[in-house]
Parts: sequence; C-alpha cells; structure tokens
Amino acid sequence: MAVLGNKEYFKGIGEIPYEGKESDNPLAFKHYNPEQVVAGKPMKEHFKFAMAYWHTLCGTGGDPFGPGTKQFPWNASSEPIAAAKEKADAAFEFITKMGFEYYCFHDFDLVDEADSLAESEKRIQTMVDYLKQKQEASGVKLLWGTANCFSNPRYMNGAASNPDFNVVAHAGAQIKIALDATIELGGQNYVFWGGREGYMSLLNTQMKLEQDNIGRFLNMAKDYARGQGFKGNFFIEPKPMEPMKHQYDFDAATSINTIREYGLQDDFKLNIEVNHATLAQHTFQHELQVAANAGMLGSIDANRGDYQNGWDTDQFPNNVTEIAEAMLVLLKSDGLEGGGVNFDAKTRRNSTDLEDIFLAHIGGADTFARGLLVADAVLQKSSYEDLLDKRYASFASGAGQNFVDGKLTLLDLYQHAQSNGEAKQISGKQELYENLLNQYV
Ligand code: XLS
Ligand code: NI
Ligand code: NI
Repeated sequence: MAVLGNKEYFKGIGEIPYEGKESDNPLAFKHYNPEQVVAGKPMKEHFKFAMAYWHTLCGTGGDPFGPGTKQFPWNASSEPIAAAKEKADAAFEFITKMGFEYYCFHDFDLVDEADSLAESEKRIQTMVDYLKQKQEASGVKLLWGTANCFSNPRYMNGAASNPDFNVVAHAGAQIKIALDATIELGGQNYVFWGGREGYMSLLNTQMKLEQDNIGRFLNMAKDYARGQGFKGNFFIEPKPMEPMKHQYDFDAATSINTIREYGLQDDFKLNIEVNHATLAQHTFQHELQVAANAGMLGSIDANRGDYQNGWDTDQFPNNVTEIAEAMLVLLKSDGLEGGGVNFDAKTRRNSTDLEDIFLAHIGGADTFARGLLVADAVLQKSSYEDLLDKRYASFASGAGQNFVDGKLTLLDLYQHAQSNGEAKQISGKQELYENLLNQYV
C-alpha cells in the first residue's frame, strides 16, 4: 500500500470504501461517495478533501496539563531526515487509504527545524525531493503549503509584525523557502495564517507600523512567488485570538480590509476555518458568506469548536446542520475558488488508537457529504429560494428596483414614504426556514 517506503503503519486498515448509510462498518463512508454527482459535479470535486500534516502526523496530544499520549510508529528515528521520511510514508499511506487526493503542510511539519537557516533549507529540499516522488507515485497533490512562523521562540512577538526587523527578515527567509517548496511540489495555493501577528498590550505596541509592515511583507511574498511562476491563490486564514490577545486578522471582514488596504485583492482570498469563525463569535456560514460577497471564498479549514466553552478545540466536524447551512452558502456562491476542504482537526487526547485517525476523518467527510446533500435538496426540492426571493421582492420592481439601480435620491425616498404611509408588518419567518432545512437533514 505505502508508496516508496516499505513499512505499513496503519496495519489492518485497507482503502476506505463507500458503503452507504445502512452499513455498520465503522471503517466505511456512509455518505461520502466521491464520484456521486451533486449539483453538477462529483462530491470529491466540491470538497477536494485534504489531510493536515500537523495534526495527523505531528500532534501527539500534548496540552498545557500534560505531554503527548499518542505513540506514532513513524516517530521512532532520532535522525531528522530518516524520521521525516517515515512521517511522509505514513502520511501518504493514510491519504491514499482514505481515498483523499490532497494534503497541506507547514514547512517544519515536514522535517524538524535545524539550528541554522541554511541547514533547515537543506532538510526541506531533501523532503521536497522525496515528497515529489511520492506525489508522482500516488497522484496525491498539494492543496497548500505554509510556513510555521509562530512556534519558534524567536516569533514570540510576531513574525511580519515583529517590532524587531531582524525577526521580520528571518520570517521573510522562512517564507521564501516555504514558497519555493510549495511551488516545486505544484502546490495549488499558499496560506498565511497570522500565528502571532497581533499584540498582547497596546502599551508596548505601534499598531499602525506593525500592520503596515504586514502589508509590505505580504506584497513581497506575492511578488516573489509570482516571479517564480506561481499561478495559485494566496489565502489569509482569519482567527480572532489565541495565541495573541488581539490578532490582526480577526475575522473575514477584517482580513478583507487588510487585503484591500494593501492592494492584494487580485491575488489573495480567504481560508475560512469553522472553529476560528465561532471563536470570533460568528457562525461558520457567516464567515463563508462574507468571503463570498467579496469574491474571496477560497478554501476551508474543517473542524468544530466546543459549544460550551467556545475554545479553538479543533475537533472533527460532526454537526450536520451547521455544515448544511455552510454548504448552502457554498452552492449558492459557486464553490471554493482554488481551495478545498482541509481537515484542520485533531483526535482527542485520549483517542490513542491509530484507527481513531481514520474514524475521525471518515466522520468529517461524511458530515460534509451529508451537509452538501441536504443543501442541494433544499435548493432543488423545497420552496426555499422562492421564499427568499419573495422576502426581497420589493427590490425587484417599481421604486425598489429603481433604488437598487441607483436612480433614486434621498428626496425620492422621502416622497415615497410620504405617499405610501406606514410600511405593512412582514414576518421574517425564521422558524419556517429552520423547519425547511430540518426537513432535509
Ligand atoms: C491555527 C491554524 C493553523 C493554520 C495553518 O489555529 O488553524 O493550523 O491553518 O497555519
Ligand atoms: Ni485553527
Ligand atoms: Ni487552520
């Protein structure tokens, strides 16, 4: 099964089949049927499911109260390149057994960072050569690459927004290397998640300089990548807090402002993460809609938060209604521009069987598949769209239409109101819409 490497890491688990919802096989998809056509294209094309290297291969379950709990058989070697190759073998075995076609990584998910930039670059290059062969042998593709400019202590005050230029320059070097790796592996997109781009206290912060520096930095990265022939999208991934108290890319609207303020709108879109949306006290579907309205709905990081404490717990998606509402936005806005659905999610600390990683991804894929089927049924079979059109019908003819067309003045509104009297009360009918969605869940 494993391509190149000859060890099998996930023993006893074969390719995950689609068996339909009557199946009792926990290692089968119940709803995700890759080739099934929904709204004009196969499910797998709607989603482009990706495995996140960091959670799946690197995260052993450490938390602030204790160390990792998971024993990964690919973590045996203490020699960095040998360990990295084992990790890559396990990654590709997992992706192909899941029947997924994509993966995403941070530079130092691939291989441990070395003591010098030059040595780190060498290690990454070695792994890029290795991954290239694995991609060719398996057909698996890189959805996006990114750089981890937040874990190393040097970034404790930020990367591109760091108050020290030397750190900004180091981040620049790291991102150049990560861009080179992404481009060489045919990466379809490149992600910037702000990491520690933000601040803890305004007392010691020159906020405008920090934000302008981010703008300059993103432009440099974009210009460099375009110069190297990169044709894909750049994504900003909004997140409101954690690790910093105030993150500069708080939510979709804030990030769109950053993109426009620094003239990046032709190259940048957004990567919307479910748990980051809820951490910002928005719904996931709200964030998708804000991105879509700006023509910037690029990609999704799939997970879910904790409904009781709201934290960024990165659990696997399993809330069908939440995802169905999100898929309504997706279908109505013609899908993702360039990106896919990356499972930026981790199994719980006490889920210690290797099998659990499969169960988690199966559940996540099935949740998205069910959500898509529900949303498609609502659009195809129900009166949903008619109801929504009716709600806004006053803008589709007469004075309302003229208003939309920009033909009215404030005086016209005044005269309209004077001659039409008090507006009739019209119910918003939220419960009707909710019941309608529920009917297809
Ligand atoms: C962290 C982010 C991160 C990005 C990639 O909260 O979700 O994993 O997706 O840097
Ligand atoms: Ni996250
Ligand atoms: Ni993410």
